[in-house]
Amino acid sequence: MTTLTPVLTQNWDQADSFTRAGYERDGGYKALRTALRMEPDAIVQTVKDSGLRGRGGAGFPTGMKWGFLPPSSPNPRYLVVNADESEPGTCKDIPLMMANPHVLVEGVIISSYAIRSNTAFIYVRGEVLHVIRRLHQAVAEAYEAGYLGKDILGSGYDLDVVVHSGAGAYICGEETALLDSLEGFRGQPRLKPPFPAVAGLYGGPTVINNVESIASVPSIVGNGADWFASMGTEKSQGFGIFSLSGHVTRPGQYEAPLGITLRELLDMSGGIREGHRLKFWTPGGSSTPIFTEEHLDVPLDFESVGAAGSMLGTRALQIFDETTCVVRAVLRWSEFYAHESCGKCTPCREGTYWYKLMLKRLEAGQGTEEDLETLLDISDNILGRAFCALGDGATSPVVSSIKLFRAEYLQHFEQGGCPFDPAKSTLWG
Ligand code: L3W
Repeated sequence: MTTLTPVLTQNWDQADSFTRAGYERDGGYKALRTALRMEPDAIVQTVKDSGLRGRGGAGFPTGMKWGFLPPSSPNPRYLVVNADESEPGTCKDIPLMMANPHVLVEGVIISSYAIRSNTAFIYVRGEVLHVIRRLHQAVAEAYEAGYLGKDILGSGYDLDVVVHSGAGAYICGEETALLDSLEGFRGQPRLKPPFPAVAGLYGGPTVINNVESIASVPSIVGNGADWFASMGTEKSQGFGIFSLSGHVTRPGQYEAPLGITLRELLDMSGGIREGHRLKFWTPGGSSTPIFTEEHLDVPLDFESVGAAGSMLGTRALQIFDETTCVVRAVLRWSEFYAHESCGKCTPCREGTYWYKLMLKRLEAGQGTEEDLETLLDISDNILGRAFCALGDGATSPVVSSIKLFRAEYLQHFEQGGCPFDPAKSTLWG
């Protein structure tokens, strides 16, 4: 039986968890002192050895990404934290930054030192003013304590951190669109390669990592790579925050080793709401193909979820019971993608627009069976042909729901309307 491993979430129940004093009482900023006594390359090696993989969705090895920075360059190098959390269902970075902003700040300092950067940015989603204020406060407290600024703790190392607010566009969570936005341009993805590690912010070598990835660094440096690697599975090491939402008795953040199953997480969270049963769920946000009851025992690690036909993504487990119309849920997500498509490439801009129109018609019972083939055809024209991952992500709920719930789509036009009673579902009226 897997148990929870509260590390990033360990102090969330304390009233002053977000203050420097509260964080330091639990051993905060000790790892920074350890790190500053290490050679930067030794920290990169520790992160590589820990097996930490990006927690923002793609699961790319963090230490390897740091290792891609060229040894020298005419431009300054930067660390950028992607705090633009906006994927439907994804809700881990925002509570983490609210409850424990200093673990992120400490992670930023250690990571910047490791990659020899003297300027770091935290790019935060624009709508979350409360998070932006909290981060400003945490950064100011870190400056006051001598953890930021010139000659940090007498080490000779200098670092400035800028908290930058985005303007509320999902596309700005795509790393190169984020860089454009940070530079003051409209956020649209750039062609890769070059990857940001080679030519990123203002053309300088840039490491971009998710909030949770950077927040994991202090515990890795403090406890050692082996400690982290001893948790999780062989290829998906360590722990992560699993966000349970929707029709579950106790929704929230559950920090556990990678490889835990939804069945185990449901046991910990009181199960599906009383009197109901699981119908479908997303393993990692709306951009990952949906799962059903059949997948309750799939270990939630990168490899197993991939082998079962989806992606671990951001571990945003959105749970839907039998009162939910799958067509309606997919329509909701598709409306989101159509609204958030940046418009740069035709497959995504046009494809998500047609998704929205066709799903609206299907949900209202006015479609035909042929429309399902058209939806799959549109999906073929987006997948692998869009400029960035937004387009690919938009196809996931459409394709997987038609595969798993074709009969429910058919029921809509056979009955000339939605067979579900929206009043019986708590998700929408
Ligand atoms: C240097 C190479 N760097 C890859 C770096 C690359 C990036 C990282 C991963 O999409 C996914 C997406 C969402 N030299 C490199 C290299 N890199 N090869 O590695 O890159 P990539 O392209 O695999 O993924 P990505 O573009 O970062 C992220 C999925 O995550 N997702 C996430 C949603 C959540 C949000 C949110 O709320 N903020 O976006 C959910 O499933 O669909 O597939 O750093 O530069 N040779």
